[in-house]
Amino acid sequence: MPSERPTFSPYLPGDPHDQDPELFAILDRELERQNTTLQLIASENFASRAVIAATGSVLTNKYSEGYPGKRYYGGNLVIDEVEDLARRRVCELFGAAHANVQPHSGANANLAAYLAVLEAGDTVLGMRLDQGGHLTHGSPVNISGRIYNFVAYGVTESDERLDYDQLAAAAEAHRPKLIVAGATAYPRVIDPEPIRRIADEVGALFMFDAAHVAGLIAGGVHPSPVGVADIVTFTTHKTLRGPRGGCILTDREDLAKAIDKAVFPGLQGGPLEHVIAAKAVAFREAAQPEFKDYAAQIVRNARALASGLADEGFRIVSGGTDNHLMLVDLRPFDAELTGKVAQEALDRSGITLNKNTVPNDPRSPFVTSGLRIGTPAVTTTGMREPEMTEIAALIARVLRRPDDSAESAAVRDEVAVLCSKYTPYP
Ligand code: DSN
Repeated sequence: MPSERPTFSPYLPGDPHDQDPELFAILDRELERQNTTLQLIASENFASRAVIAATGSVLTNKYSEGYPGKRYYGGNLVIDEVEDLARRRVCELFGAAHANVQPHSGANANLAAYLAVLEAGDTVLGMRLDQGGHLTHGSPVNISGRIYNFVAYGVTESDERLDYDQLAAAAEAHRPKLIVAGATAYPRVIDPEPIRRIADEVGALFMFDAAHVAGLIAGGVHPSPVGVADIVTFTTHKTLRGPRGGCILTDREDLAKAIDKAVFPGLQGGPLEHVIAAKAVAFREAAQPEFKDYAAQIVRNARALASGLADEGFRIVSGGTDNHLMLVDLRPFDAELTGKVAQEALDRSGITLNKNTVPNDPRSPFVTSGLRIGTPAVTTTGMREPEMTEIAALIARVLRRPDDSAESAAVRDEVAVLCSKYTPYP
């Protein structure tokens, strides 16, 4: 018996390829790329079919400026249910009192948090961008660095780990209004407790940008900043494995109102309710017991991959990893090999990752001496430690002869065989 409910697009008769063959042929090629090559970008993942279905739903048609119960346009009763469900689920998942699920991205979540608590010119202390911090943590080319007076802390020279003493000294010296923790390229646990103490000592607010590690926090393998930091921002598409988007949590009633006002009308117009629906799906998925296993396996895989790469002669920044990513210093492997050349050679070999500066990198961010490699996506496909060792060997093979197109083609074939056993969207 055919199901009464169609399985793909309920709203277009037939195959969407018939409606727009040109576009859907391009999408097919991207699906093929994701299915047949290795995705090792630390901030990427494979969302579930339910997440993708919600993102592709009729909710994309609706305008709903405002918040549940207080919208500017009519017709939002159903939308209110969706957004309330997403808010309730994320508050339960992280044990938070208040959530704003409307930020279109992590960058917007961060900017809304700043808008809620800062005035132009205020001093903010954040992590150095060349040591792991994010563009929105005060880069001079980002609006954050143009509007606010960002000052920075970094990692220690000795063990390349977050330097809490340096952070405390910078807080004492600059008396920031806000301290921002969190990173995009830092392989160790960030403990929110000492940062809370430092913030209290200098009378600063404390925001934790958990974009990269939100899934590890939800899965119970990293300490939660919720209830410790005043504001927690994160993205929903990285380790959390939902749709692309952002979210803000706070336990402080006084900040909740300011945050909501900052997101809308302060920074954004109509929320993307189809994405908010998909966020609700992802929050439910992350609350399942198997998500804890997934989060723990991400870290085990990252450790196995880092150890495999160290065995191949690469230097792993800080000597290893506690999370979903590692930074690889290419110089001990090949002093002439840049991150840029390595990324391009690996791309030709079916291995997708990104070049990244390493602490105190003499090369520019466009060239770099390092790579950032992450395991959230390959872990979603079911790969485990043995596959990580295999991937380390494939990376080393390519990088020993980055200009050898025959070697790249051979590795690409081996990658395709590996991916055929762990296909994200068969
Ligand atoms: N682009 C993201 C990352 O790769 O970490 C951060 O916004």
